[in-house]
Amino acid sequence: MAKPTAPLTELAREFGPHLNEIPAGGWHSESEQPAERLVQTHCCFCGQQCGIQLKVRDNTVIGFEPWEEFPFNRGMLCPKGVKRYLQANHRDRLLEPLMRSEHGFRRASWDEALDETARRLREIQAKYGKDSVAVFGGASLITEKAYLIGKLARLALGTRHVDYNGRLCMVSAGVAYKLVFDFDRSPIPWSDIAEADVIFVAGANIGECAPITTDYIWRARDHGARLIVADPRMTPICRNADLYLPVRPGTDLILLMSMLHVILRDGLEDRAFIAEHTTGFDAVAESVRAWDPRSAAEHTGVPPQSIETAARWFAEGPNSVALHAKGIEHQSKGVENVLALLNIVLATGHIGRRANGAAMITGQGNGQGGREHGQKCDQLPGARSIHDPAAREHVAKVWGIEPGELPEAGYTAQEIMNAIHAGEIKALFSLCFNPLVSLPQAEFTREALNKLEFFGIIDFFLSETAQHADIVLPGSLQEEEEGVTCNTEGRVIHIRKAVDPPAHARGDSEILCDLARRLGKGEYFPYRSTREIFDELREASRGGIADYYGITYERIDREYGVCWPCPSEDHPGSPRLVENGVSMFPDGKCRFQVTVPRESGDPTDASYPIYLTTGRVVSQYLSGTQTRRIGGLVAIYPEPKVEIHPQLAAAHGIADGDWVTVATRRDEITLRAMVVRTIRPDTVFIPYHWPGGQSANKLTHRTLDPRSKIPEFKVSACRIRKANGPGEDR
Ligand SMILES: Nc1nc2c(c(=O)[nH]1)N[C@H]1C(S)=C(S)[C@@H](COP(=O)(O)OP(=O)(O)OC[C@H]3O[C@@H](n4cnc5c(=O)[nH]c(N)nc54)[C@H](O)[C@@H]3O)O[C@H]1N2
Ligand SMILES: Nc1nc2c(c(=O)[nH]1)N[C@H]1C(S)=C(S)[C@@H](COP(=O)(O)OP(=O)(O)OC[C@H]3O[C@@H](n4cnc5c(=O)[nH]c(N)nc54)[C@H](O)[C@@H]3O)O[C@H]1N2
Ligand code: SF4
Ligand SMILES: [Mo]
Repeated sequence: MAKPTAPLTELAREFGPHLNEIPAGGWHSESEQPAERLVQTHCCFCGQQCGIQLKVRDNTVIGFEPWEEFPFNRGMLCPKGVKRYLQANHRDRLLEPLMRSEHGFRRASWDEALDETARRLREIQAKYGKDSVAVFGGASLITEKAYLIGKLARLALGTRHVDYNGRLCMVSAGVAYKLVFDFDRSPIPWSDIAEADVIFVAGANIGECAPITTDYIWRARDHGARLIVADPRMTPICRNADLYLPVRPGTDLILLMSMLHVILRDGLEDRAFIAEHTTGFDAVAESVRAWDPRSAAEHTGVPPQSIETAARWFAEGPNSVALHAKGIEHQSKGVENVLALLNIVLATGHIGRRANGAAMITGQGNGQGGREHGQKCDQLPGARSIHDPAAREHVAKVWGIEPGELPEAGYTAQEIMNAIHAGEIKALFSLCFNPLVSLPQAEFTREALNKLEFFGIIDFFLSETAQHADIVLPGSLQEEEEGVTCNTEGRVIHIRKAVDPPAHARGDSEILCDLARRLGKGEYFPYRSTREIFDELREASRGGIADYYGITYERIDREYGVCWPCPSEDHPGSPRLVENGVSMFPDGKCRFQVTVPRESGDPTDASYPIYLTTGRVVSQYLSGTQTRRIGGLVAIYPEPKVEIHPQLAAAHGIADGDWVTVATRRDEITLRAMVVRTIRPDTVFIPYHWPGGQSANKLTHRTLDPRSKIPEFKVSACRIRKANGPGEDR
């Protein structure tokens, strides 16, 4: 039952992606038309959330200036931060609601588009039940919007199925930290990285994906700190590493368990810390006994001597910090990988004091704040569990409903897509998510989207996913509404409004409230500003784990951000958690957790003998909806290439720049080869920021980590062959 989708060529002509960002009135030099004001705010892209000053003139962002006083990045920015302002007046901006007609999209008024959205959602719920509608949110949104999405889904629609794109991102780390410390946040301020003596980076391309964190590592290097990096690819940060661990994709758990084996074998553990601050040590010690470095080397490809050295350096510190990101988290054992790393940190006592600890590097701009206040399927505001009767009672009271009216937990993001494909979920309302490019097995996602009886979406560009929608509502860029985000350190910061949305586009939060009104629940969404939403959120989070009650916009401005938990306005905030080894569990202990190695969900065999891993490049961001429209960024890395080692390339007669077809058990795509010595000879890498025939996610698989439900983006089995040119679907 495929829908009549307008021919892509026609949509592209109108909605891009175009590289021509020149605003309607043309560019003017600053001397001709100087900025009227500077707005101190933050970058809309990654979780570093760099401070930046936007230059504004005539309700348009026309440029930027560094914001040197903001302590996290001290004026520094990466290429994306420097170019982000070019989205503001981009010719592809959606300026009016669009409704599907027989011939593609037609323009519609807000009244028509919103009435029809509300009517269709109600009709489908009346026919198939409340849970036949699902809602998707996103972690690029300011926290006020993330909060509204959870409230809209549960209260205005009454569905239990609400989840968000952070399900593809931070959830493995989140589940692991909850199990060990009972909170889901990096426990250290980034200044601890700069003071450490040993830094262990596990599966993070810091140079390209957390560029400002590089500066903290350099500062540590200035006082002689050692750097250890575990990655199947030598990314830019490896150039300065003292020890590089070329781990085979998907085998980190064995590597980490073997490091703990060495630490315990050689008596390098911190007995006093273990005794005083932890539980569960003996079982973990027993579980790593089998993983001596020799057996581990066979599985991981990391030389035994390197495992020994890494373990010794990290244990001996004297001050050690472990940093990790998607390389270990995007696996069907993503949670175990993080647990195994935290087991090392606990066993060596490197946490709870300056210059020591572990940190997850947050991905999306609001990857932290966006997962604290209720757009996750099992969570209520304040990072509370939806299963907890006291939490339900608290939130129901703030919302003015009975706890029984709150739905129970629903499906996670990929499970929602699976249920759409299976015909169980019939309608989807989505913002800030581009699943057609970002979920695994893209063809499956496309089939699912085409089965929807109704699909409504809010975006500011016509994303690949939006092309499958029935109604597209033109929303707002980050700088078009005021609010907060929470950066990778747990620091809640202020996003100032710089301009109004252009033409007929509207603020996302206004659109959500308007929709709630048309669903008959307006009385619960009476806000006149995002500030009023924030004030309600403070109440709703009060007493929870992520307690924002003591945080106000004004305080953030005075203090350059406030770290949660912050239970009252005179509370200083909490930059370092697990201080003195005390977790958030009632007994204050940190919990060792046993881990068990197992096979990837898509194992290599004789037909698919090569590992495929996927990730990012510095100049593109996520599904690319935004950065594929900025000419200066596209020029840096115009199209996805297959990174391949010279040995593997030679074995297949492939030279640098040749076309190569990469095939997995799902699908195949053809891209140009980039022959590099910086990758393992049994592995190829493809960045995932592109759609259609260039989409790495055509190849990936839908295996999920059983606890976090994150897809295994980092490990697939593939084969390769030399090709003559790209396929038809480019
Ligand atoms: N330029 C840029 N920066 C970004 C983003 C972006 O799209 N572009 N996105 C932001 C977001 S949302 C996120 S989540 C972060 C992601 O930041 P990172 O996690 O640092 O980036 P990735 O490229 O996904 O993967 C990290 C590294 O994992 C390695 N890797 C692959 N397989 C394995 C494995 O099995 N084990 C180990 N140990 N390593 C492996 C890859 O080679 C890669 O170098 O970046 C954020 N910053
Ligand atoms: N193969 C592979 N796949 C991956 C990954 C990988 O490493 N490999 N990484 C995964 C990770 S870590 C992540 S985080 C996901 C990200 O995947 P997505 O979340 O799907 O990617 P985005 O590009 O952020 O899509 C967000 C959409 O929301 C829009 N948007 C952005 N900001 C706003 C806003 O403020 N308001 C509104 N209304 N819309 C907004 C953008 O225009 C875009 O269309 O991809 C995942 N997919
Ligand atoms: S490091 Fe991240 S937050 Fe900072 S400028 Fe680059 S993309 Fe923006
Ligand atoms: Mo992410």
